[in-house]
Amino acid sequence: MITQHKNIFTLSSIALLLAGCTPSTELTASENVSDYEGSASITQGLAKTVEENLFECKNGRSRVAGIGEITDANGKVWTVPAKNHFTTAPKAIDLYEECANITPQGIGDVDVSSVPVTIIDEDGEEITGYIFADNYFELYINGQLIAVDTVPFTPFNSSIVKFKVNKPYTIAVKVIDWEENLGLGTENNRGKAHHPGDGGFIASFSDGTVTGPDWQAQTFYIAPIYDLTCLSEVDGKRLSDTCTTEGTDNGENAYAAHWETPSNWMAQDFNATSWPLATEYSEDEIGVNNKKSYMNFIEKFSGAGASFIWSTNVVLDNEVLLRYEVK
Ligand SMILES: [Ca+2]
Ligand SMILES: [Ca+2]
Ligand SMILES: [Ca+2]
Repeated sequence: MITQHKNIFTLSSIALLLAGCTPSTELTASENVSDYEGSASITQGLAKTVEENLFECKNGRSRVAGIGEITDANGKVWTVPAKNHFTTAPKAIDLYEECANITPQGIGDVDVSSVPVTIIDEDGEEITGYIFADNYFELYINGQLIAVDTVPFTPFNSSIVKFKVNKPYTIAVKVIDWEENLGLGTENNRGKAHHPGDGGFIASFSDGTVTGPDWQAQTFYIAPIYDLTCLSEVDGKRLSDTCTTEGTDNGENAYAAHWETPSNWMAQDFNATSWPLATEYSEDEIGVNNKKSYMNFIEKFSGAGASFIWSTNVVLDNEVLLRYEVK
């Protein structure tokens, strides 16, 4: 059956070549990868699971949040969905977290005064931050890791942080749109075995700083990709706008594009001038209307003037680094 199929393809290719056309379909995997000329490293297929699950929900249900490793054609090993500090870093305080039975109706029910303050500058301004990420964040201020999300995948939660710092200061955030099928960028959802999940990040800070289109956002992991010709790079943007975001039941051979994150990307003096500006997304696009972890504190999110941001593709970009300089 396969041989017959290949013969048909070859014959139709020859026919197309004779007709002066180039066959546009049915490229095999190897032909596709060798044709790719972008700056990413490409992997294909499912990663090897190296951590089964980072998080057990004590009260309710959560998606399995695993960690995987996958090797590219040059032998380089990539961690998916992304390297992170979930097991070692200080955790953010939960605003809302169902697994821990923390379910206040609003900010008035939260003991904000008990949230610990991370000192960056002894004589700095004390700043409170309110954060919602789909699915996971790690927050740095002036290169110092302040706190990480308590729930890597689901259920959706929200967080509060406090730190003391002098202006100007730099906010740097790693955000991860987690995945069930490690290396493939997909989850079982909406009736498909391989549904590409989406991301989204919103935050406001008590000094008036809010997420918006003046932040910078760069992606370092794009998946799933079923046709590498849909990837392009323009002015520092790693674009996937012509790649499909449809779900499928046959996503096992999907490609993924990886870029190495700079070791000092979170530092205050890191040169991020090549990074694109963030793309804004509406609450409807992110789909937060049914999420109490967001809606119960909406006055601290869109109500405070913040908007959802991500890199250019909120569905396919799964590891995104954000930066913002508070003047
Ligand atoms: Ca989370
Ligand atoms: Ca995704
Ligand atoms: Ca997600």
